[in-house]
Amino acid sequence: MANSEINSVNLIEKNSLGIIEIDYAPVNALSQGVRQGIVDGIEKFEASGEIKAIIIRCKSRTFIAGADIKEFGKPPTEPFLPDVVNRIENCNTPVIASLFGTSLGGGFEVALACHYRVALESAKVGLPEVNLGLIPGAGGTQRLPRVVGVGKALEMVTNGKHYRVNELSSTGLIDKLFPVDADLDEATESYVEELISSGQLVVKRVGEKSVETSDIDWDQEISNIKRKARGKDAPVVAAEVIRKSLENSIENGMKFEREAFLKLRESEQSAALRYAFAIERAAGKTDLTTVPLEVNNVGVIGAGNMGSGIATAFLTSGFQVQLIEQTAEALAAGMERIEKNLSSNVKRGRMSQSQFEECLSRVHISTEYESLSGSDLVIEAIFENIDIKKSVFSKLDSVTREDCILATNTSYLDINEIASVVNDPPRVIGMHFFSPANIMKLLEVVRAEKSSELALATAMSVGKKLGKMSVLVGVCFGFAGNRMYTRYGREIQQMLLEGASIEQIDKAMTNWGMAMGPLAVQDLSGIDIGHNARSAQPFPEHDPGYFRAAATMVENGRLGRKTGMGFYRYDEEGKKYADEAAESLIRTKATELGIQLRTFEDEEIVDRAILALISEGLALFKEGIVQRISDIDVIWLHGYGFPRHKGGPIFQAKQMGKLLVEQKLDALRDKESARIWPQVELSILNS
Ligand code: 3H9
Repeated sequence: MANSEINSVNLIEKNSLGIIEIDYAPVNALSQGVRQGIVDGIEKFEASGEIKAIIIRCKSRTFIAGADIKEFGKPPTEPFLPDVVNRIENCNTPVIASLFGTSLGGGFEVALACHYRVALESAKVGLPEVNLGLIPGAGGTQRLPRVVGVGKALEMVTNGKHYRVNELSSTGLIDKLFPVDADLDEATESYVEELISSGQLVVKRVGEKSVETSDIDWDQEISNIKRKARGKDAPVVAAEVIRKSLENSIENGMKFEREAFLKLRESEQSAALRYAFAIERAAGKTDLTTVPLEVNNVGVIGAGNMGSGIATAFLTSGFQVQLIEQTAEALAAGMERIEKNLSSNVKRGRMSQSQFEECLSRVHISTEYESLSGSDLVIEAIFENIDIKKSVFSKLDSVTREDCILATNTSYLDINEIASVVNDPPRVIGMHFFSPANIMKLLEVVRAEKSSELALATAMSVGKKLGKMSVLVGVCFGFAGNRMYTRYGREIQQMLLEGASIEQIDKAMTNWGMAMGPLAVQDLSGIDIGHNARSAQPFPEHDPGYFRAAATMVENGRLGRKTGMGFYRYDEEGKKYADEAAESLIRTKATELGIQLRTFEDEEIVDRAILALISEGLALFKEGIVQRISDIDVIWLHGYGFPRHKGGPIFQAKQMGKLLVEQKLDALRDKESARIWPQVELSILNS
């Protein structure tokens, strides 16, 4: 047995088999050592007169999950992956890839270069490079069309999704599938030995196959991909490179692919998307060391939109749910919402009819708080009123087990005050879901003054089970996300008063990449919701225009979509129209406040909105509301439709650089005031 330099690849000789066994936890990424180990194995086994077949397999939890992302920021080192995959394909001894877990990116490219692929039925494959702002860089755009056909390859490379191998079995991608519970190493070895003994094992190179000509309308296809990519370059580049594979040899195709890959690797979009990948994984790592409690039974109080969304999220993740409402009618309405949420999963093919029914069988309804006596965790999701919430928590204190964790889903209210009514405040925390709670990925787990490590660690672990992106935050008005959202909203509202139009603001922000315009979002969620939350706070006298445009809408019954008009007007089908009446109400308010009207460039709108986020994000970090500065970006990527390929507000600040951010903030401070644009600590931007 021989080992490569860092022991990440074992070379094993077993009878007439040469086994290249990659052992590089956690995901067997193709680091320099792994690439070198593969090449060493191919060279060694090909040269041996005894070896009749070479198997590439992996230890730990998965076949290779891709190039080593940690190496991307550094100069590339030999052997380069395209050369490694070519060496595998050109090997004169048959090479077999043995797949399980997720064979992704460069890992799938290694498999495609092998002469045979065998897999567990549960294995998944994919080329997710577009999610990192890249395209496959080691032959994926050239070999995949030759195996699964151009149409399927185009779909897989541009959407970056993972596919179960048994979904692709008709394409000939996999030579032999083994049952999920098979011993893969043993099964692969005996399959290969059988092929050897029957004389059927041959070298068959994907690169030598021609690409099936197809009747794809490329212009149409690329324009659809561009629309779906919403500003991301990689999917469009990937499609163009695949298109070239139709007209070129694999050698030329790989050259185009490599050039495009290297160019994208240097792009700001790829830097942002790779950053997003890293910060999402960092967010789950907290200072909590306690082992979480096991949670099976979850109580949800309130069956409105939020409560039913939360209940749906728990049901789809396998929990038992006890839903509480005040009346049987409210419970029935809640159940209707839950059924609607679940059936939309069935419609989209995410859930079978029997899974739908099984999910529904786990929800239990009651108007009696006593039915929460067996709950491990209770989440209160009633409307935002501190007195009513306090009375709910008092009741919970008496009916729940002592070790039951009590969470409030409040968006703004003081959790310390809520916890004060409970005998054992350490068991009270915030679990702030985002609407619709069964869809939005973000979960703020809120640490109140007395919250126990156990309660917080349990909420973080529950968040993971729900498939949420959980971020630990501290208590302040609006916690991290909504406090920044308020600051962002203030800036948008001020620009309305200064003369930017509703449509101009929304277009400027969506053209920049935000999922929705900020004013269309307010119409969707209801302008009165934020208005009521703000009204519970003292009016900031130093900021006379503070949310005055929104207040004017509410005073005029324009609450948003639900009243058919808000910042926009809506027809019966819900189609949105610009509305002069809304603009004129804002103009009147601006005149009353003595604000001079002026024109805006889109660039100024975006700049001010993003600087407001940066400024508030930095303040939150300084105050210790978030653990690490990158958590701000995780929150904005997952809770507020911030474009992922722009990394988040803090990533944007880092791209601008400390000096430029400082200059821009100084200019805004001079124009408005230091109360609105307070001094912030910028040194963190250098880290
Ligand atoms: C590529 O291949 C380019 C080529 O075409 C061309 C090159 C020339 N590298 O997500 P998890 C780490 S581009 C390094 O929590 P899960 C991750 O950071 C690449 N490290 O687990 C984490 O570390 P830590 C194409 C990686 O079970 C740990 O593994 N491939 C890589 O929920 C566990 O990760 C991809 O884009 C990597 N490639 O999910 C695949 N991948 O514990 C990206 C993961 O220190 N990866 N790590 O925080 C994934 O999608 C998921 O990680 C995976 C596992 C599904 C594999």
